Amino acid sequence: MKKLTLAEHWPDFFTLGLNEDSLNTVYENVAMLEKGILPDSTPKNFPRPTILRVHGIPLHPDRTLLFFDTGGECFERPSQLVRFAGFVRRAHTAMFLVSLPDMDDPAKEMHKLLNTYVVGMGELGGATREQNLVVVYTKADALIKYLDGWEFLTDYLTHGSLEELADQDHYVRRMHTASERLKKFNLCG
Ligand SMILES: Nc1nc2c(ncn2[C@@H]2O[C@H](COP(=O)(O)OP(=O)(O)OP(=O)(O)O)[C@@H](O)[C@H]2O)c(=O)[nH]1
Ligand SMILES: [Mg+2]
Repeated sequence: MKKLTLAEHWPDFFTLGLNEDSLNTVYENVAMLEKGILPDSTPKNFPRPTILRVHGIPLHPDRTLLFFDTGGECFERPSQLVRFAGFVRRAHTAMFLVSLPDMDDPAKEMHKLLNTYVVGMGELGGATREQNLVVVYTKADALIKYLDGWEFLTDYLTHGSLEELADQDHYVRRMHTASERLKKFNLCG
């Protein structure tokens, strides 16, 4: 969101951090990422959100985004989720960031994550039925070698860029196709 070059493609685009924490996160992390340095592993705590006002994304209304980033281990047990990640209760969409190359048994581990989430949400009094679930396969560079025979996905990974965002219709259609292919994808080919 702080990639200022986005405004080359979306002329009305800008973002505003809405509190001091947000400014620190946004500017420090962007500077680090641009040098190729990743942030440290996130501690397990109930985080203060990074709050960002986003204006001028084509086809979307202006909106305020709240980012709560807590440690991944908070999603290993429902009691931890309730304690450190109660913010998920009111989310419209849950995104699971899943690193397939790091998993011994992806189907089992993904099922466990989903089951942990469902139980945690139940404890929080939330309604999973009213949420969307997006599963994101991270570390795509490490997945490339499993993608023989999945040309669309290889192409999608190697040609993804900010320029693609200039044409929102095309971008969304391509995301949709990639998403449909990913539903069928499994590591064993
Ligand atoms: N191969 C590869 N490794 C990555 C990529 N992004 C992050 N990593 C590595 O994955 C590990 C975890 O990355 P983080 O960004 O800390 O992930 P996280 O989900 O925030 O993890 P926690 O904060 O510990 O819950 C680090 O060792 C990173 O170097 C990527 O795109 N490709
Ligand atoms: Mg983290």
